Amino acid sequence: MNAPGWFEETLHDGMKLALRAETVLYDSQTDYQRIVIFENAQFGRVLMLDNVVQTTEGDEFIYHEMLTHLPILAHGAVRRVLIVGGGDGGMLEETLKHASVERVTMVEIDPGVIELSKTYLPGICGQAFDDPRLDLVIADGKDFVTRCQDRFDLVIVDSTDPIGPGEVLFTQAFYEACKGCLAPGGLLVTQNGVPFLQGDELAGTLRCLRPLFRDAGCYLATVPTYVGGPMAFGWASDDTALRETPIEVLRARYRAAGIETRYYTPEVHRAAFALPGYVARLIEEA
Ligand code: AG3
Repeated sequence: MNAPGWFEETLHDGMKLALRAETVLYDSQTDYQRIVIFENAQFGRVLMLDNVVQTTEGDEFIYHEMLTHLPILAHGAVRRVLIVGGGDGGMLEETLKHASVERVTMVEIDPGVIELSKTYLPGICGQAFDDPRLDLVIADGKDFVTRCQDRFDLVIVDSTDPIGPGEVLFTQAFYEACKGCLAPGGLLVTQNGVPFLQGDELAGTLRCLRPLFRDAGCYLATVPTYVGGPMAFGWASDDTALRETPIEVLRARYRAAGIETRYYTPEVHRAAFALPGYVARLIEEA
């Protein structure tokens, strides 16, 4: 199936990404999915789930910073965060860099991803799983949000694409339940694929979010191993001012947070909401 030494991503019909493994650290099937972790010359360690690249040591900072610092600094008073998915711990690690965050609940369906990430991907999760502010729940994300009585300032959906265990995390019922978990003025951000190749993934999410929130849209960032152009992140809140948080306010909050970032800057934050015509049209027509 795979050429010797190469792992091929099976995500798009007429195009594929191939990464060469210097060393395969792990390759096995859990109850939920195939997990592969290998070392690549350009990207360092790579995590694939069901033959789709999830994250790499080399470029994880872009994705994880943009789904944590951007919403946290836009909001300005995030104390409680819910991460749905995110078993590799990269999202958790970035979130916990904010001293103002008091509690992070993370709901991951596959304990295998967490254990293997702790063992093989400390470059991504660091010591985040040992942080006393973490409340780790092994459960189906949709069941959890449906039953959850807690309220969060920020919900981050760090899912796979809508194939396999991640599929329910793209449904109307799931987004509705996420809304129910938000504190007043709360914010929901989601992983929504690369719109040039996966326009339906973004359009489908927007169709669900629009009737639920006063403000629903997306912002963008380019992540090299999510090939095909910029990736879209869903953005939904009843507070329409959050996407307009002024640059001076972002700069002040960023300085006050005292965090170091490699991709996120207040300028990139504001620019991420500028949508090329094909993406703007996609969401208008959704
Ligand atoms: N999950 C998002 C992977 C999306 C891949 N999609 C794509 N290449 N179009 C990442 C999990 C990292 N914590």
